[in-house]
Amino acid sequence: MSNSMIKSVKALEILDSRGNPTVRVFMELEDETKVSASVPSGASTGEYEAVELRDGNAERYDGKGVLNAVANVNDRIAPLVIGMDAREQAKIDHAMITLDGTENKSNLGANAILGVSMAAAKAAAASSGEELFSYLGGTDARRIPVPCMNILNGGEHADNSVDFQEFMAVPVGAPSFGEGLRYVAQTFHALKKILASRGLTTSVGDEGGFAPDLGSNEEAMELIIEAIKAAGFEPGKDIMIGIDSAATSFCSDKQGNYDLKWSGAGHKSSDDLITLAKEWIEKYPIIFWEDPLAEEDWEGFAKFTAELGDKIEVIGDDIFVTNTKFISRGIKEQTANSSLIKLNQIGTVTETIDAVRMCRDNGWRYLLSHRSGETEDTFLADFAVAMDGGHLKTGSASRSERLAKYNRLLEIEMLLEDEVLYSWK
Ligand code: 2PG
Ligand code: MG
Repeated sequence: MSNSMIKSVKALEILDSRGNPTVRVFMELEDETKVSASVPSGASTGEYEAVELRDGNAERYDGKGVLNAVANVNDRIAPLVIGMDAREQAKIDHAMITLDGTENKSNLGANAILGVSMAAAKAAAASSGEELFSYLGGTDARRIPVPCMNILNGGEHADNSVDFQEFMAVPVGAPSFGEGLRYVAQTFHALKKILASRGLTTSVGDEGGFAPDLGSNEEAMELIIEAIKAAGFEPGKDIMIGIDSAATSFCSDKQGNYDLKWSGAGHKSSDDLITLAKEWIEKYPIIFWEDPLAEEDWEGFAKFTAELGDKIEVIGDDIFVTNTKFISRGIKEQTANSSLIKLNQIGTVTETIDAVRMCRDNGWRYLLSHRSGETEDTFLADFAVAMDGGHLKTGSASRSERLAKYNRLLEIEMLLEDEVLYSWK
């Protein structure tokens, strides 16, 4: 009998960073290793994401309870995986996929399945006495990703007048992860002072970035440039800017029409948004642009990439949903040149690694990402180092569920000592 054989699996309904229910899975192995893993939850979700099973009982948490997903772990998945070796990640994940039997994990729930999948990885690592990042990534896992810190929030993640969801400070010029984190955290603090001095609100959005009401989306760019300088850094050299428009959230139809509803700027076509991006890329040090167009706008996306893909990283999130079916179409049609990677969009560790592999094999980049609803679980930090993508986004320098990941990366940096790497590419 292997020591890393799964002995028990049990799930619990907990609350995420927005106070909404999510799943935590506890796993114990025969060798008495005990771990838990908690599942994140998005707000600006792609239509084809794996299904997050919610109870729909309006009397509990506005229908958002996850007691059915918890029961699926306890009653259906546990009997399946108990007795399996936690080290056999792919076998465990594929067994759960088969048991679920649907294309989008709507039977057991991707939240139930992912909780067990992450717990298996953590348990196997702990059982072998390895750090999670080196268990998952091997001896090659030495590079700490550049922290793309979301310092200004809009769209679905805030109640303000900014349409684009995330404006990120990206410390490409820093000599190390720790220094990079300092660069962008200081920029966050500088931005707070600038906002306060103008009488703008310094309250934060779901991912911890500031969420002021601004006169236009472009004002966000100006403020960030100012903050980078005020913090003592050079825009374009020390710190670049990354944007996630999350354009699906302001797409008004499936024909490439958009409504910049939060700012009141009104109707825009795909071409208008491409023109705006071109102007911004001329004017500002932008390094990547995620979801500049909506998940249904494959044509607009490809046009955006044809025009701007040689200048910046063009990342698809809602359009690819970490699913090799959509990423392979994107590669064929040159829809983008990078994919966002979120574990819970696809629902197992194994399939997430498959998505990363597909990007890598085809010369694409991939950006590891948190969700807007998070927990104190730091799985993502280790996973990002293991996947060696060179960058990750996990929110701002406020809200502990975000800092937990950055702090874990600081720990990994310490653990790797002189062998640690830090580079955008
Ligand atoms: C995104 C994510 C994370 P959400 O759009 O990239 O920042 O947001 O989790 O709400 O989908
Ligand atoms: Mg996104």
